[in-house]
Amino acid sequence: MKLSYALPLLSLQFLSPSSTNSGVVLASGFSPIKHVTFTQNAIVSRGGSQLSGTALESDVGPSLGVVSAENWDLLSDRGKAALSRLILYDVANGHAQKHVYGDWPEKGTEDEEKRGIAEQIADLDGSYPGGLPAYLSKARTLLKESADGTNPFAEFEAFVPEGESLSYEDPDANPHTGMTFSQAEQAGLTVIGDTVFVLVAGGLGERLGYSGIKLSLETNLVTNKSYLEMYSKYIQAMQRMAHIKTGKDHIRIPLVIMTSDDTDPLTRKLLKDNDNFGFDEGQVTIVKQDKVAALSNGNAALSMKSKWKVETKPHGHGDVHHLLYREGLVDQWYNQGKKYVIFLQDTNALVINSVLPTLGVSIEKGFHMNSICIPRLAGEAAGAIARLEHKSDPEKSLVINVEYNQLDPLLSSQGDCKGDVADPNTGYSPFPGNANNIVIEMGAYERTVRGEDQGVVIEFVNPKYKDDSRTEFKKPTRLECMMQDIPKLFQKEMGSEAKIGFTMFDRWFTFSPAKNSLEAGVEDVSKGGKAPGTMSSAESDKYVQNQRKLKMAGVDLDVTTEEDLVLVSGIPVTPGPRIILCPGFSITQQEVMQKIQGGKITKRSTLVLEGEDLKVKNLDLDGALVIRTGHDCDVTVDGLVVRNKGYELEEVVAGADVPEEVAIRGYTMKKNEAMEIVINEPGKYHIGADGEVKKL
Ligand code: UGB
Repeated sequence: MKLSYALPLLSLQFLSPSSTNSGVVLASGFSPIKHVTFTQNAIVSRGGSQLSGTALESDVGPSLGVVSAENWDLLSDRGKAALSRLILYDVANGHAQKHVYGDWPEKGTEDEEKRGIAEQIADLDGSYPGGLPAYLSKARTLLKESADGTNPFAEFEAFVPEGESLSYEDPDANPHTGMTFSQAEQAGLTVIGDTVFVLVAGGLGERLGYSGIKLSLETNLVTNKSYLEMYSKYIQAMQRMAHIKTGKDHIRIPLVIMTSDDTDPLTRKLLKDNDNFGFDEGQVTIVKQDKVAALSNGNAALSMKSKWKVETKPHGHGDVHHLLYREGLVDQWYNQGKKYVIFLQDTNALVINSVLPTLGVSIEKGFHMNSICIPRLAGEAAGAIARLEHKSDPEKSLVINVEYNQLDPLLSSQGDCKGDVADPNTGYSPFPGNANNIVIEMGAYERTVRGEDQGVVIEFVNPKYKDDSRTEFKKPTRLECMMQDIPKLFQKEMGSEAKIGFTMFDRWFTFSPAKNSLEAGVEDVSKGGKAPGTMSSAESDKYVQNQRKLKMAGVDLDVTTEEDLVLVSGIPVTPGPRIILCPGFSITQQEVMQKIQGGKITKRSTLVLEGEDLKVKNLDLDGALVIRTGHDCDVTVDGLVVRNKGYELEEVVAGADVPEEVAIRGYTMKKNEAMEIVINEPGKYHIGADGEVKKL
């Protein structure tokens, strides 16, 4: 990908409901009921309409005769308040929720359970902006539109958008930004001390077949570093560079991790067990997203897990913006003068390559939001960035992510009606793929999330219907939201001032997430799929991108091509060399080019390099070599010759009883022999052909 494009200034006026054939979305903030608070004996409506007036008593249950006074007295004040709101809403909206409160046994029977469900209703009410009635009201509208088959794209036509494009291996400047890849990185470096990172990590690894948290998985079996450690070390390498560049040792780059009930305890444990991976106390903040109520039918009836428990489900990564706002973090960062917030997903180790150049493009182009994109395979489970042009009102046109399940129906209904197919000339979908890592400018972000919607992004429903009557669901559904939908809020708060763009990188450089189980990956490969998205393909792609970086720096080695890949447990992976360049060695192209000079590495070899002042010249490697050097260690390796048995992959025998993390990868790493050099004492060192470390 070489071309650079001019991204048209977006006219961000798009706020109408949108959906796919199967899913429907609705902008937030439409609820008639808002900010209802309980004060002593009354429920007061602030900004709402339906609940104002004298009917708002805290004894709604008994006064409407739907819960006995004795049962009502069992409940806490917050339980009464939340249940009152639910009942009032329900009475006005068709009694779809009566099963929750309408047939309680007399006092003395299941009293704890009554208190329990009222508390749960209060929790659900308190965790959703506008409360549970707002949630149910939105859900009803969306479910109706979904059942009616409303096509939100009916007024729009999708076109391939224009954006910036940068290639690591292309020495030429992007004609649009006037910057080479390396220059974009250098531009990014100017703001590193003013960045903030957010990891969305509330998702379960269900598709991956892993019951632990994905952040704890090892990105590779050479260093065995987990995803969380890898992201942490990258952020700390940036911070260290900010100290060196500015002389300001007090700079701290904050990390926020969004967890969910499913991932919270294990994420906290992972951090605690590893001394916060080197972060200072207070530098990492965890915000936990709440689950939302599951719905069992088109009337948005609450789905019950049992008589006394409402079923809940994850709301999606879109929660992140409201949570950051609600916890006061956006305000805090804005007041501290932070300039960019960088959103990353949990299992894409390659993304760190593109953070700096994307920041550089954001600065150069003045983008308020910049999505990291990749060439997309047709039919791939990755969203696509599209320019949606409104058929009659150009003001409503915008560039936005169209989720993968929405793209095919949309494209099948327009143009050549071929759907989500590849361009025969490139082999890729003509639409850029959304890697879902986003760089947002802090000023615009602060302005947007403090707007009416408080960062609550547009939601959608995607019920799976039992039959064509579209009345019953196969399983309960819920409202969902996605973080990449924030442009609609930018549009609302900033109008045509908002500049939304994307930066496209080569896939090998920035995108190889671990999302799918080995079985799903093998099936995909058997159908000709080229991106199985397994733990093993993610690991392999990490080695390959480092092969390419070293090749470009002048090392004599074989870069794995598609033909060279070997099948391990059914997934094509690199035969080697396996190379890990730690963030502590390089976070920019310039560093790799300056620190590496010549040398050769055989295919069966393994190499790990870590150290901010480590230079490696004319290395001759056939085996495994690990060099780790600490801060203020100026180390030059010159002409080192390494010959040893090295490391090798051992395939897991099909059906073998192995731990989950091994099963999803399909192999283990046998570490036969390696040369390891570790230097932590500050000073100047030289390492020659025989590997002897000499302090100068
Ligand atoms: N996540 C949360 O933090 N909370 C949640 O409730 C759900 C998820 P998935 P998916 O990279 O190819 C996204 O499930 O469905 C976190 C984009 O929408 O991996 O593959 C979770 O922990 C899509 O446009 O997302 O789809 C993880 O870190 C495309 O870009 C992240 O959110 C696709 O990713 C993503 O969750 C992709």
